[in-house]
Amino acid sequence: MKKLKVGVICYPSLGGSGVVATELGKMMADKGHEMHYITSSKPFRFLDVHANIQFHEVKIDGYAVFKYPPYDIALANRIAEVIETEELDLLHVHYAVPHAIAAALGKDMANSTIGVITTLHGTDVTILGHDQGLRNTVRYGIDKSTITTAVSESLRMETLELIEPKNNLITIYNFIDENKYRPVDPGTLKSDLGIGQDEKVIIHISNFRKIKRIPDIIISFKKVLKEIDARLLLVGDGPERIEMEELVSEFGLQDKVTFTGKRDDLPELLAISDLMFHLSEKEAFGLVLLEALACGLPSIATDAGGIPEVIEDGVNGFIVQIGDTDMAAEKALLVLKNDELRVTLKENALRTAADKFHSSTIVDQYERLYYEVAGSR
Ligand code: GMT
Repeated sequence: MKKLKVGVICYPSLGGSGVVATELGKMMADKGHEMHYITSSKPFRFLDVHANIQFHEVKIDGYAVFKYPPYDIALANRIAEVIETEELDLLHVHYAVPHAIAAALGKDMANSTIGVITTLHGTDVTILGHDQGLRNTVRYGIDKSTITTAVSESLRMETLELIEPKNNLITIYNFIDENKYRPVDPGTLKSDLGIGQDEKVIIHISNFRKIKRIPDIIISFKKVLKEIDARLLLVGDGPERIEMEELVSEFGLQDKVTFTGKRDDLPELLAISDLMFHLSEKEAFGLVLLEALACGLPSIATDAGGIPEVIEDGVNGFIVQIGDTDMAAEKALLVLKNDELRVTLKENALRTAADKFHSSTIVDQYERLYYEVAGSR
């Protein structure tokens, strides 16, 4: 079959949607497709030396007439140029605002009939969709797309209810790179972090935003400490970090809670952990939960958005209600005190990652969609 030329638009910064867009591009490029990233900077985890991957920078000049540099217009303009110069077969847009709108405009500017796939990642609907003006913008982006996908069934349903687009949506789950996320030997990492061999380790990884409810994690952990010796690793960085450091000091838990900052050695950190806490109030998918499963780590996670599609209660972790720190602590203690249960959860975690979310299955779903959209011109 003819190999395709695909224009990819995504947020290049660190974040789940950028990671998925980059990993998908790499795997499509390995299959022989030409992937053209049209972004403001090279995406995080971008592969510089792949014959089938190209980067087309979106440049924006700060003309004095503009109070705000019009990035969306510059993006649309660059999309139009790349559609023409590279003779693209389709566009794959990650995150509705402003990308789906810029794609529609770029396509129009190029006077092209190219197909557009928009992938919704979460807050483009679950937060922006609550703003009346942006809701109309998201609807416009979806209805201008040939096909829109959502990263979980929960997000698909929420989009249909909240945005009421004319077009239907399909669910394609996220995936991870199994070559990176797998059980690994962490070497001396546990002792390097000053953690005692008998201390149990609970890990949380995020961008430290309010919706992650990190105070709930610290409070649940404090309740766990009443019964067993443990360490909480808070991995990542973001707007809530300083407040969280203050909360940890207020509780006198400085020796028991370690803020690691952003780290690249996530598989090793997951390998020294016994449990993950992920107690968000909104989460379309929770890519980090899948990364943990693929490393054999169970999670205590909330009943929010698409999380129960990733964490199956009692199978590869436990689901608790948002804000229920008593139950989060209770379930954590159940897991941490029971070696046999941890082994079962670990086996199930590895199985879920391999059976339900394997990259080969998900990338094949996207590839079929690419051919469908390219063929429908
Ligand atoms: O909007 C965000 O929170 C960032 C966004 C991202 O770009 O990482 O996260 C969303 O997309 C991820 C990848 O599909 C999902 O794993 C996250 O659950 C989702 N975040 C939310 O729904 C809050």
